[in-house]
Amino acid sequence: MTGRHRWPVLFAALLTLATISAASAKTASAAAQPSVMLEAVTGSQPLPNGIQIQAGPAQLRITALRDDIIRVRIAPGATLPEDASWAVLPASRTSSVDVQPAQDAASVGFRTASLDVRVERSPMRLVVRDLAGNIISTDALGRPTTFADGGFTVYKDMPADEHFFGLGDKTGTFDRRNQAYTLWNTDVGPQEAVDPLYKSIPFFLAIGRSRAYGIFLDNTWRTWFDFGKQARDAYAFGAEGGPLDYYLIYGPDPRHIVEGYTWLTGKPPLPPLWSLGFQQSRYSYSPESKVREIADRLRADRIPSDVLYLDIDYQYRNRPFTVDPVKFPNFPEFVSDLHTQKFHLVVITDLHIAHVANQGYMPYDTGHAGDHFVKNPDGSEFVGVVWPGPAVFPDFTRAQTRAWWGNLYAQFVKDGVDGFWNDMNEPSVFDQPTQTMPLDTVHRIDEPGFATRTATHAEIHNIVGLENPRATYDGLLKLRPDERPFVLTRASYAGGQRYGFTWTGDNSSTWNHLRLGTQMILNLGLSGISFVGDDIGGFNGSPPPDLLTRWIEIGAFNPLYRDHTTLGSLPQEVWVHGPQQEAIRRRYIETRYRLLPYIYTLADEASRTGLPLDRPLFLEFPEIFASPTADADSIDTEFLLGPDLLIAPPPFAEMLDDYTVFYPKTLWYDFWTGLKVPPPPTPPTITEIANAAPDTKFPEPPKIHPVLDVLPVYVRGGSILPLQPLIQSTDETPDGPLELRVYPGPDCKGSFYLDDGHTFQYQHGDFLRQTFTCSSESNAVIVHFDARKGSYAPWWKNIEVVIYDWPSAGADVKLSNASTPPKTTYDVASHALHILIPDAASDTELRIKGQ
Ligand code: MIG
Repeated sequence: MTGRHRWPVLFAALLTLATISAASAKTASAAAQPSVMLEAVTGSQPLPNGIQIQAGPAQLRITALRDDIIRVRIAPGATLPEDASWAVLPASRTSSVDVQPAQDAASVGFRTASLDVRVERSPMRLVVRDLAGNIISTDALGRPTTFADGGFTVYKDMPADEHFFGLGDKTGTFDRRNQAYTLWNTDVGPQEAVDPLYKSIPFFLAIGRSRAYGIFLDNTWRTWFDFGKQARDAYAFGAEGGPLDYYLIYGPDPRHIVEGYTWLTGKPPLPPLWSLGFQQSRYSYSPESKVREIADRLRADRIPSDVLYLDIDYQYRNRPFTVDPVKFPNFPEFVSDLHTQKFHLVVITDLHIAHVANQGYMPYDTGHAGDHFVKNPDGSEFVGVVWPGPAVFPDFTRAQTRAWWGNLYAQFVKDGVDGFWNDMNEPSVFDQPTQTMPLDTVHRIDEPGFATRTATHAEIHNIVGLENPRATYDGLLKLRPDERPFVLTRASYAGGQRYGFTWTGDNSSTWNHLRLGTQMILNLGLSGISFVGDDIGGFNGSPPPDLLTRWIEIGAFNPLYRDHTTLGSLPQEVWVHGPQQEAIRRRYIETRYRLLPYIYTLADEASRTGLPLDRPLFLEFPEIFASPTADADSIDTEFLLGPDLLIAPPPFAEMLDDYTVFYPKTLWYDFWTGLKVPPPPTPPTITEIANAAPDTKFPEPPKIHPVLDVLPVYVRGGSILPLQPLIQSTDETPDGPLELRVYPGPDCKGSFYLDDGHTFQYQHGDFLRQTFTCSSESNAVIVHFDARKGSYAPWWKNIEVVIYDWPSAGADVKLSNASTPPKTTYDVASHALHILIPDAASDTELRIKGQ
């Protein structure tokens, strides 16, 4: 117990609303400028890494950061705006490659080792080609880049076969084509077909039949993207203010674009292993006895689980960084009891600091003394009403304010709280007509790499949700240097992946929201944010039994696996609809825990490559778009977890109709039965149909009959999946062998990554990484274990290798460096040969021959 947890009772006086600053919402963009259109090149100078171009009064600078990434900066006047970014890593932003100037009568530009970049002189337009001369991207003819009213618009050609993805977790359709979006972080309720939403990630992928690229518009102001809503053959993007500064990232492989984008904006940190376990939350578990009841029940019912949440009601009068002394009378002991039960605790810490002066509320007093709050134009603190009543808002664009904020976590860290949740950081302000701060509210930028200056809310709004979790993440690192922080944020901007997790906000307990969740998670992943999830069961309302069950099934394959619901809804825990439903749900949560070695290996991959865990099919099978009839919308409910698992729920999860799974063209196995999926028949061509006799029956692809207790999941032939024995919490050490499931097929391989799951020792070599390959000969399968890397000691002594598609019990098994053949058993139902071998740390070969 500390003084922090008790407050003098003087609070009542403060419930009067604070004076609200003049809410005149005049646009804070630059003073009226004449419109400027970039119609013709009037001058140009080559640069070592690009070109500088004049177009009348306007300046254009195009530079190559890499051979496949160019940056385009355009200003309506003589000088380019400040060269600084909240999103792009300094090392990437200052990277450059030498280019070869290239010009002719019609154009000026340059070549890199992979791109030909030209600006046609008149009419002026930027055309980017590959070195074979194929157009990748071009400004739309007859629609010059335009500056007007402090903002700008850029138009690009939009061929008929182009699909658009990204922009974070927008709702609507999975493919962004024919839709228009606004990026302005907004706290908004039931989100179906609502825009803007909580996050602003001005990055998208454009994928056509034979070309693909990404564009990242690094502009923090209110921006918009129109993918053919207004024009039939052009898409457009723009902002109401701020710099015209964008990056074009060449593919053509979509994976390469996502890797390029996260090369610019950062890779996600490796999260603590426990954050990939099952998480139980609600608004709100309170008092303490309620949380203990949930914890006990999870353990009693043997629901594997790792995390419990405290939502706003654990606080004293909703004041961030307090604990209600009546509801949680002995907080440190409570936290330590949860730890004893192998739970981790995440508590909410919103950014709105209660405006209570001199009452012993440390966050306000120290924040005020340090001048850490955002201001009104007249210099007074901006006060807005949120959960605590009148509140002030930290000025997160100041490094010293972030350091102060980070330190607010000291007591919670001391108390043993494991992770933190930053909600409401759009920022949400209840008593403003716009539900956020007035645009003329004054922020200060005091930040390495930036000119020290003030900035209006119009400029800073969209990055509050970036700099708030950054402050939290960095603060935790400082307080607990050898513990990986867990931070969950609702709002975000490009680069938000650097600070951990996000979720899709307040969804509803409806079947359509379950469906939307997949699209939102996939588009977040394509937008660089790997560690994401939706509220399992839905936030608003209460799910009927089957809906909650399906959601728990699908959620088992999402990175963030958190059951959460709103104030006043019915209980939404795994057991609420009786033992039958609970048994199904438990089985999926158990599957999640069995798959953790695979999932953690993907988390490690994400932290190195930026590739998301949940992937749309085209990320692994880009040839899907090569087909002239590619229809991304028909495959927006199926997804891949990593390269190897295909999750295929019914297209509408509530429907009773049989349905056809779309299998990307390769070999697939059923994850549950282990059996090979027969290749679907080749569909007849249009000519075959046209020429066939009237009642010809063409072979039809098999259909799946949806049943509640089976979520169809498939494994790619040619993969090796690591699984572990069941545990109830990641704090338990698995007992038994590591299981390696070998699904023979083309280019057969797999890997695992392992470390202590929570410290940074892996950065000093204390990890374990191993890759495997397998190959098939007529009558044999050979599994090869490459030598391990890293010094971390595994938890297993033996490995159980499971060879699928093995015809009979007959097998001659030979393990290199072993004199006696390993023991085998055969499972007839799954056609699987199980082989128990001692741990294979070094270069080892396992040879299995049929008899
Ligand atoms: O206005 O903290 O999206 O997950 O439970 C509601 C209470 C504020 C919104 C979050 C939700 C959370 C809730 N918060």
